[in-house]
Parts: sequence; C-alpha cells; structure tokens
Amino acid sequence: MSDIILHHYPASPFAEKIRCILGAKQLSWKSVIIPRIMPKPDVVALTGGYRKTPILQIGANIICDTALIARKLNAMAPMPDLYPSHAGMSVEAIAAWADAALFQAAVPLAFLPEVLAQTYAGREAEMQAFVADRAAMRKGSPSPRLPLTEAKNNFTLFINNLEKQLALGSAFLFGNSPTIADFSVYHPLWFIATKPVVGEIFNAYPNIQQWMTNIQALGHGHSTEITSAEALAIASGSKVVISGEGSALPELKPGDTIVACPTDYGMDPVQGTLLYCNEHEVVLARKDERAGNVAVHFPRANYSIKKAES
Ligand SMILES: N[C@@H](CCC(=O)N[C@@H](CS)C(=O)NCC(=O)O)C(=O)O
Repeated sequence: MSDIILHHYPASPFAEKIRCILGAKQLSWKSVIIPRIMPKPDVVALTGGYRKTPILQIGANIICDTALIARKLNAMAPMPDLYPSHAGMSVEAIAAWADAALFQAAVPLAFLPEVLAQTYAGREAEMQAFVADRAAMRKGSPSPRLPLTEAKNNFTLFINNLEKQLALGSAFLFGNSPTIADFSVYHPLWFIATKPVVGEIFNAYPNIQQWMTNIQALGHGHSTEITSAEALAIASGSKVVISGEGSALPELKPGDTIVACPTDYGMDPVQGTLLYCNEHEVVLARKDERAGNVAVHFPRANYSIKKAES
C-alpha cells in the first residue's frame, strides 16, 4: 500500500480532525505543509482546482473533503471503528451537523477582530491577506458567515448541552471508543480553544475539557515531513488505484467529461473524466503536467456533479 500523505497546515481545524483520526488509528503518515491562502499551485496541481484544507494523497489518488478522507482511513485501518453499527445513523448525523452548523457557529468567534489582532500581532499585512482570501472564498456562497450574536448563541447552546451529556461519564460521545462524531465535534471546539480571548470560554466547562483531553491523548500518529514537490513526484510516479465501477447517476457514465464542485463555499469546479460514482463518492481522472495521471475523489454530500459544457 502507498504511503498516506496529508496536505494541511497546523492551524486548520478540519486538518486537526484528520490528524486526530490518524492518532486514534495509530497510523504513520507523511506531512506536507501547504499555504493557508491562495495561491496554492501544488495543491491545485493535484486536485484540479479544489483548494480547501486538508487533502489526502495515496499515491496518485487524491481524496478531497474530510467526510470522505475519514471514510477512507476507516477502510484502511478499521479500528477503532469510526462508524460502529450500533450508532451508525447517530454518529454520521452528528458529524454532518458539526462539520457544517457547529463549524459555521465557531468561525465568527475565531475571527473576531480582537482575536485576529492577537493571533497576527506584528503581521498586519498577513492578516489582511487572510481576511481578503476568506472573503473571496465565500463570495457567491449560499452559506454566508453567521452574524456574531447568532453564532455566539448557537455555540453556547451547544456546549451547554454537550457539558451536560458528558457529565454522564463516558470517555467519548458514544461510549469508550471514539467515533466520527467525536472528531467532527472536536475540531470546531479546538478551533476556539486554541484562540486567544475566546478560548477562555471553556474554563467553565470541566467535562468538555476532560473530553478534549481524551481526544488529545490519542495523539496524531507518527508523521514525517516531506515537501510538496516530493508529493507531486510521488503522484506522478504512482498508478491510479480504482476500487469502484459504474455510475450511480443515470445521466452520466464512466468516460464522460464531468465537473464536480462544492455546493457550500470555496466553490471551485474540478473537471475530469468520470471513473466511477457510487452513493459515497464520485471519482474523476485528470492529467496534470506535474502530478501526472491522478484520480480525484469527492464525497457525494455537499458536491454537485454535472456533465461539462462542450
Ligand atoms: N467540507 C470540507 C471543509 C474544509 C474547510 O473548510 N477547510 C478550511 C480550513 S479548516 C479551508 O479550506 N479553508 C480555506 C483554505 O484552507 O484554503 C472538509 O470537510 O474537508
């Protein structure tokens, strides 16, 4: 099996979700640190346009979006099972909600002017470039940033409920083994807990602090850093591995030129040839000058798929 390569940067909450899963599964992986803002030429060479963080590379297979990355890692290393059948519906529903609604409630708090000012103290030009990049990423998005009062209220309501539930005493949300729900709820909370000013909110939540400590104790697995040029060379020197076939979409068949695109924000389209599409993922083939022949995987949820206009 090819190495697991994670393209990420330290401050990314969605990347932290995956680093913690790599820890829970005690995996060894290669780490490529990518830019926080555009341009990201080496990321785009692999994905064909998708710019979000993180992405997972396995040889010439490029997996986009943590919903699908988590599923792939669970298939590669099944224990602990992130989708245990006794709570299958619940853990997936909570994970989907946390990755969207809970994360969206955390963003306005994490990017409060006083938080940004402390985070970027002495690096004002960098802060302005970051703010401009994120505004451009959300342009035309159907989910604009929540007003602060609403975000604060949603976030506080949720952590109040979580604190009460964790008082019952299990190490993780669904018992003594972590599931996808733990990692998806954890990353928006970690996003806030690691920020100046707003991070103090958790002082009043001892059960949440203990639960976060339990997740941190899982670690991040074992990583060694490589450059993005090395990752591109690995892609171009590897063969695409195909593990599905056919198309679950009646209007599209393998071989068609298609476009996949996130439907929430950062809606950068990726064009390629449909390899296969099932209920979990759509996979397209593309060729890049530097990355060579790659297969780019997207989850079905939160992505549109259509035939490319000729
Ligand atoms: N649905 C995506 C969301 C990923 C996401 O929004 N990541 C943030 C960073 S935590 C991002 O991409 N920000 C812009 C960037 O890094 O360029 C996933 O689950 O992977």
